[in-house]
Amino acid sequence: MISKILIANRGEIALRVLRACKELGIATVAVHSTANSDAMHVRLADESVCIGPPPSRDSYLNIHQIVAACEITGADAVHPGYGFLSENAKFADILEAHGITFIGPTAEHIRLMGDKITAKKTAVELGIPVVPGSPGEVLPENALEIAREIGFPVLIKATAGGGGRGMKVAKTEAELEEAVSTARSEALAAFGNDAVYMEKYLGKPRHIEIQVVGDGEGNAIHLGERDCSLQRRHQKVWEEANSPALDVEQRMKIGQICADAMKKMKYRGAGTVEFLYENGEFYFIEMNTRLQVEHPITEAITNIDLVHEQIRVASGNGLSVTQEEIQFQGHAIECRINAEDPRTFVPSPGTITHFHAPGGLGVRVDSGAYAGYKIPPYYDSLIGKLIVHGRTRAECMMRLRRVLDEFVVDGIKTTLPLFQELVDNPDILSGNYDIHWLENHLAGDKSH
Ligand code: MV4
Repeated sequence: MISKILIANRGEIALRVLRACKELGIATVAVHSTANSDAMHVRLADESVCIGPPPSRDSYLNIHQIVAACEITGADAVHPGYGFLSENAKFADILEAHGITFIGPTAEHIRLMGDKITAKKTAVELGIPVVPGSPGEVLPENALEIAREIGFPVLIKATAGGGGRGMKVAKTEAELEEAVSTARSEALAAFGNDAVYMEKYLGKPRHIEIQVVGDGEGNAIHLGERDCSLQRRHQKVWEEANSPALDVEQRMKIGQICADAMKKMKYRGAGTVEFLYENGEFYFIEMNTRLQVEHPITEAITNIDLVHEQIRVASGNGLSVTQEEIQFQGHAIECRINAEDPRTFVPSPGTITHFHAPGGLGVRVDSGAYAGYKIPPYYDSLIGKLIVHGRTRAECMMRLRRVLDEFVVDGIKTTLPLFQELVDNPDILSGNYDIHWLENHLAGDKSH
C-alpha cells in the first residue's frame, strides 16, 4: 500500500502526477528548487519541501535531498515523472535501500535498457525486430569488416547514448574511420564511455513507439502506438495516436510482440518501445523505462490513466485492464507548447501576462502555467501540452484548428504559431511525413 507519494519533478508532469494521486486518495509531497516555489503543483500538493538552489543538479537531480524530503514528510513512494531521475538506476537502488517505493521499473531493467547494446541484445532475445547492425561494441579495428557486412550507409551510435546524441553517419568506406573515431571521442566526452555500436542507416523512417505497461509478475499489455516523427533536433514537437502510417493489423501485431516481450522479462511499470518504421517494417532502436511526455495521446484513445496504472503496479495491485478490454477509439494529437521563439526555438523565459487555455469536447491542456507565472530560465521550455481528441484524424485536425485559435499565452513567445501553420499544411493533413520533414520544412520556408 502506498499512502504518500513524493513527486520528484516540476512543471506540467508534476501536476499530472499530483492529479492521479488525488484521484486515488494518496497524499502528495511536492519538491521544488528556490526558483520554483510559486509553481502550481507546489500550491496544490498537500505538503512541499524546498530541495535546493535553481540548478537541476543541486535540486531536482540531488538524490540525497530527495531522500531526505521523503524521510521528513514520511512519503513511502516517489514518482519521478520524466527526465531528471526517472531513468537513474542508482536512484531506484537508493530508494529501495531506504524502504521507499520507486514508481517505475526495477533498477536492473533501467540499467539493461540504459545501455543501448544490452537493450538491443535483449530485444533480439525477446523476439522484437531490430535494425540490422553490429552484434556488440564496434572498435576501430573491426569497424570496416562489420560495415561491409551491414552495407553502407551505416550509423555509429554511442552505447551510453540515446536521444540522438553522439551519432555519426558513414555513407561510404572512405567516411568510416573518421565517423567511428569522432563518435568515440564525442561519446567519451558526453557520457564518460567511448563504446559505440553500428547500425544500417535508415534514410527516411518514421519514429513510432509502442506504449506498454507490465505488472512485474509476467503480465503486460500494450496500448498501441504513437507517431513522434515530427521533431526538431531530437525534440518532439507534435505527436499523434494512432500513426497515420499504420492499419489495425500492423498495430495489433507490433503491439502484441512488445506486450509478449514485456511479459517474458517480467517488466514492471510503464515503458515505451521505440521503433523506426520504413517500408512497412519495424526496427527497434531503444526502450524508455519511464512515463513519456506524450503519454496523454495514448490516454485519449484508450481512456486508460497511465499514472493510475503505474501506481497500481508499483503497489503490487496489478493492472486494471486486460488486453482484450482495451479499445482504441478515435485519434489524438499533442502539440508541445514551449516558451520559445516559433521560428528559431530560442528559449523565451519571462512572465506570462495573460493565459487562457482552450476547452470544449475532446480538449485537454496539461500545464502548470497561469497568468502572472514567471517561467524560470533554468529548466526546459515546455510550459504545457495541448491534447486534442476526435473520432477520426480529420475531426481531430478540425478541432485542433479551432482550439489553437482559442489558446492565449501572452508576455512570452511560444510555439503556438508553428502549430497554426502545421495544421493547414497539406503533408500534415495527409499524414505524409517522416523524421526529417519538420527540419526540412523549417529550412526550406523562411517566410513563416
Ligand atoms: C537511427 C536513424 C537512422 N537509422 N538509426 C535518433 C535518436 C535515437 N533515439 C535514434 N535516432 C535515430 N536512429 C538508424 N539505424 C535515425 C535516427 C534519427 C531519429 C530517430 C527518431 C526520431 C528523430 C530522429 C532524428 C534524426 C535521426
